[in-house]
Amino acid sequence: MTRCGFVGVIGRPNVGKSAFLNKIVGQDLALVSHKANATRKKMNFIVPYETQDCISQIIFVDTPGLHHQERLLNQFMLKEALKVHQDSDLVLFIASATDSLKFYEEFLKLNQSKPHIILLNKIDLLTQEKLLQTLKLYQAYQDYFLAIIPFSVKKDENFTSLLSVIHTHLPHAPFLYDMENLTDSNLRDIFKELIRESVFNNLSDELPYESEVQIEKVFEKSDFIKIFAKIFVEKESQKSMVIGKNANTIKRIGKTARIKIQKLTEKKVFLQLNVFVQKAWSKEKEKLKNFGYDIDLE
Ligand SMILES: Nc1nc2c(ncn2[C@@H]2O[C@H](COP(=O)(O)OP(=O)(O)O)[C@@H](O)[C@H]2O)c(=O)[nH]1
Ligand SMILES: [Mg+2]
Repeated sequence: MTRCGFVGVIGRPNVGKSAFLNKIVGQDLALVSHKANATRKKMNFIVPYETQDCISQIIFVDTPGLHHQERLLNQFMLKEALKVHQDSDLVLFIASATDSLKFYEEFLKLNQSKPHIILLNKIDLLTQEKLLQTLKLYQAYQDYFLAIIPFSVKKDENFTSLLSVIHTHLPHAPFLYDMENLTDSNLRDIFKELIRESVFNNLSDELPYESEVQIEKVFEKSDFIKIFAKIFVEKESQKSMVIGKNANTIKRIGKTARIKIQKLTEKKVFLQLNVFVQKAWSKEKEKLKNFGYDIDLE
């Protein structure tokens, strides 16, 4: 007997959605940043779970955070998350244990009858007493959720209680993906995310939000990979900031990304980054579409 279904991972920016998914597959595939709104598109993470008489293929879908901002790119991101919420068999709502309950109340307004589980993340930041108080507050809504699971991506290694609840709520269905795979994203997309992660974590202020990465060429041999990628920014002044004095900043961005890609592929990585200006790319429909963010797509 098999079960298979999509679990939309939904929540505010920065609650640890991508970090949780990397942890559950044991590989850094998704972009994690202390800066909000780093994830821009959905991404599937495939996780098996087995009981005595049934195997599940759980397809977790990482999403951009629920947020409201003017920029067209942000509107694409919100639409992407809401679409996943709507299309999933089950939703995993991730909240930070330090967050106000009002974010969960807002989430409920999307669709109260959508079956969902709450993962209360970052409990490492709370005392036991504060955690119990917080759980009590959520209990007022116990008729709406299937389960609430306190968790810390930083400290916890055991996913069994979460996976077993998800398993029992997935439809009986054949597997959609090869069980060997951790994701259906291709390597190019993952390289792009890891370079974007380095851009997010090595640059400050608005710059990461006005930057985008495109993988131009990838040559893969048995023991090394050559990756040629372009970083796009919106203004000339940003281009010189990305490059930095004596090209120090771009070297740091390249090094951080290269180390991550090397760890993932277990190959020697040669990474060439070039910086280009594409005016207002995050604010204009056609330019966004060229970067793969099509706001008109249903
Ligand atoms: N203290 C603590 N930090 C966490 C935990 N989980 C994630 N983080 C941090 O929260 C930040 C946001 O994580 P990310 O996965 O990018 O959030 P997302 O926007 O929801 O995908 C990163 O700096 C993570 O390292 C946790 O359990 N405890
Ligand atoms: Mg994310």
